[in-house]
Amino acid sequence: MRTEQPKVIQLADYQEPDYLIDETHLTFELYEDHSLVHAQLVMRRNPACADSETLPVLCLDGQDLQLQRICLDDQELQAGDYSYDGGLLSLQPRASHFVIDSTVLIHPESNTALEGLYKSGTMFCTQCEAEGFRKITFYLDRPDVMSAFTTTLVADQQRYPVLLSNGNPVASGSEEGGRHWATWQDPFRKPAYLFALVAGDLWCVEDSFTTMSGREVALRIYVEPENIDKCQHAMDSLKKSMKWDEEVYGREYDLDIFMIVAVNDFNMGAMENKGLNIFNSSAVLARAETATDAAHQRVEAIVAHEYFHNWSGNRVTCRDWFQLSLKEGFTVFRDAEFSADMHSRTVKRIEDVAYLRTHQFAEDAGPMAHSVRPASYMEISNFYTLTVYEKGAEVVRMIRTLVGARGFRKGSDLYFERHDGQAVTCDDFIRAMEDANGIDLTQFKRWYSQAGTPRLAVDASYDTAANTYRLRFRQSCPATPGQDEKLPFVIPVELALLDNRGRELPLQLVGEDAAVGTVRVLQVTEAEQAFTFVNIQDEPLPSLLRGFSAPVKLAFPYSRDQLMFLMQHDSDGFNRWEAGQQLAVQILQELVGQQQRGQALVMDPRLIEALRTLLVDETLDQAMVAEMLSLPGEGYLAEISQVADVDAIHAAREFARKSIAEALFEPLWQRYRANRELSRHTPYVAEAEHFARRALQNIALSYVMETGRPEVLAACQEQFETADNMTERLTALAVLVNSPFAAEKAVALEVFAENFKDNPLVMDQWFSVQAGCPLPGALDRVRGLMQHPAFTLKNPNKVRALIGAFANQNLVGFHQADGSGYRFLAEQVITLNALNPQIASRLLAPLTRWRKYDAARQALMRAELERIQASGELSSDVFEVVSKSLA
Ligand code: B3K
Ligand code: ZN
Repeated sequence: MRTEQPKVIQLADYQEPDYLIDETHLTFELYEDHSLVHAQLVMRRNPACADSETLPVLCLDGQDLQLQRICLDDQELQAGDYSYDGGLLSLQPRASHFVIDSTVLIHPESNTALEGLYKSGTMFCTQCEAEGFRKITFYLDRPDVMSAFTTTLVADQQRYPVLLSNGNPVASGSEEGGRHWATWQDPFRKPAYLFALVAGDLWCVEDSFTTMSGREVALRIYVEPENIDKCQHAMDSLKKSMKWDEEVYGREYDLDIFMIVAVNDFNMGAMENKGLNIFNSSAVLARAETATDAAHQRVEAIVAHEYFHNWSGNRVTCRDWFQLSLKEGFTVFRDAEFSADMHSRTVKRIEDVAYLRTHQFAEDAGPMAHSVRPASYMEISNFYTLTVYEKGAEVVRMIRTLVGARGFRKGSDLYFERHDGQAVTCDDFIRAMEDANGIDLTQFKRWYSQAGTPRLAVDASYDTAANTYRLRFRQSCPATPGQDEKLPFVIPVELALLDNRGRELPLQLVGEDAAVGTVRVLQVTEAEQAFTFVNIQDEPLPSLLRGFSAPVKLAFPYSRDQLMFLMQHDSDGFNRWEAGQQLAVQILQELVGQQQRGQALVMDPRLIEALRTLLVDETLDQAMVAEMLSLPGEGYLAEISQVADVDAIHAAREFARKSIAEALFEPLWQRYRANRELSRHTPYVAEAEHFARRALQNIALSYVMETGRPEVLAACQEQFETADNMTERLTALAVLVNSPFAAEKAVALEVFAENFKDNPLVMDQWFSVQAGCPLPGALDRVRGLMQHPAFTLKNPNKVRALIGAFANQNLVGFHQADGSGYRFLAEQVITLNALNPQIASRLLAPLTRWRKYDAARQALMRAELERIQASGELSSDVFEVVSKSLA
């Protein structure tokens, strides 16, 4: 816990380490009430900074460690030979090469922050990224210090039959007193943040993969015995990922064994420790009966993401934490492309863009806004953000758009080859792309340094006499904390021009000899810039920013009829969806206005008619139809409002849903029944076509339930009771919970909890469904659920499922005008600040957006931020977010 204000760390202050650690030998003695860590560090002065005669003081990171003994070259140091302030241990080396031996005592059994070495249930596990290793032993805990690790674990054989660490197992044996040991050696040098160990009573599923050069790799997924039947999907996903990385990036796995361990208590999704990935069990376990389609896709994507880190992150790592997006943005881009290749490319893009625009755009517009490569931080854990991950991935995607798929592969090959075994920067990544393609990305790099979401306003003029079509682009970017003025970005705009039947026109810009193709990527590099197309016989309709080719807010003055046209005819699937979203946004915003003025709500019928056309066309991809039927979420509507009126947004959206349900009841009901019938007779398969069928079935069900018809209620109950998979069962439950059928919902909730009380991941879903229900009384229900035996604040999944879902997904519940939702969240943050600072800090996000709301709510939200600030000793995590939000 902090007693004074945390230091601000600046990218500009980066200095190379004075010392290096060539070898790291660790021995862990694990006990129930403490653990001992012996570390032998073979060190030397860093030749790159050995310019002065005198040896600099060695400062080792070490957080709250009980030092038992420390030796320098076999000489035990006495109290006066070193100093330790609880964060740094300093001592004076006598020679340029030396060995430090230390023994520290730590308490994994009472580590509730889930960082460093801790216990999840009965097993020991670790989470070291970013700065958790310093909670394990004294070390140079920074990613540019890479070392060869040998790790020995010693523990009770009965309780902990499985002992794992990074690399290959090299020796094992038994000791007296029922204890045993195992030694692991990792042949690849790595930074401490990639260190991991696990000790527990685990079972594993085993498989193998033959790499492209013919090496056999053992694959193991370790879980608690009761979960052994839920690993197959993750194993299949792993093998697909390994193959894909060979085919698409030419990257082969490098150790003889690859392990995944599932743990229940984990702050995030998973962690890419070398050869020993540790996963939140929610990101590993999946089978039809207990995990939804979305959960299956999430497992596949996270398994792939962590696996891909073996190259983008581990073999080539980050020089410092400001470069986090070097590995995260790139790896998110890689996993998104993997998922696109495994399933529907367009649907994957739609999901990712909807997520980015709702959540990352909001972050970019709030007090924590930062660039993809931040310039400073107080607590690095606060920078594992949507900006670093998702916007970072968009930046990598733009590079690929600019250089093309082949140019991108040349660039990635050069990057991996040039920097294998190194800790590098985003500039190194860009330089590899530049060198491989002979281009200059200097201006492009502003995407790494400037925060905020650019706005791109476009207008068009058609010259009938000259047959030219001129598109004018104007870009601007709002001020963000610490950045008032922004310079123009390089914005790749992929576009086509459509004739009145939706056909793409040949594209020829002024000055070009002939038309080349029908789809172009224009590079907008100036604040204002125009492009003129020639030989355009009739005024076209532009299809702009196809596939969302840049993370910007595009504004083009489309009429509703033009949007309807694009919805049916745009040859780009993403833009068909986008046109539908824009049409829905216009119509919903109109309804919000009516609601605010106290008028009767009247909905423009054009959206309904467009949706009818899609619904009755059985040739269309069902997943696309399901996406098109999904109205923009309340969170997105709030994000794009000047002042977010959550009550009016909710009322408008509900009205639109009911209007659609009534007007399109017949086709919705018909498609629901047809697909439900198929589901009843088809075994569950986790593949795109099946996801699509269930997606349409389930969204249709949620609409038709809006009509309150008895035959629909009966169908929903039937689906709830007899579905053989969680996708159908959970949707039926959610639809019931959100319906006015109180008695039926109570029964369903009880039955569900009784059936799944022993499965914590399913109970998370049960909590979330209730926390997200916007019907009156939400906060009381959430408070009540916190008393449920399955709930605990100590488990991050539970906190996210109940409190996180309430504050992030239940906008009307959370933003109650009396401020009760805010007060509740602040209470939880204050409690969690002491237990688990990372989770506390993340939970705070909704309060940081206080500027989005009306004056009364702003005051209430600020008051809660102030209450947190005044609540006592704050972790650096919570301190940073609260102080920046109030600044
Ligand atoms: N690299 C980890 C993130 C760890 C964050 C710790 N605060 C997961 C991932 O992005 O793959
Ligand atoms: Zn990652």
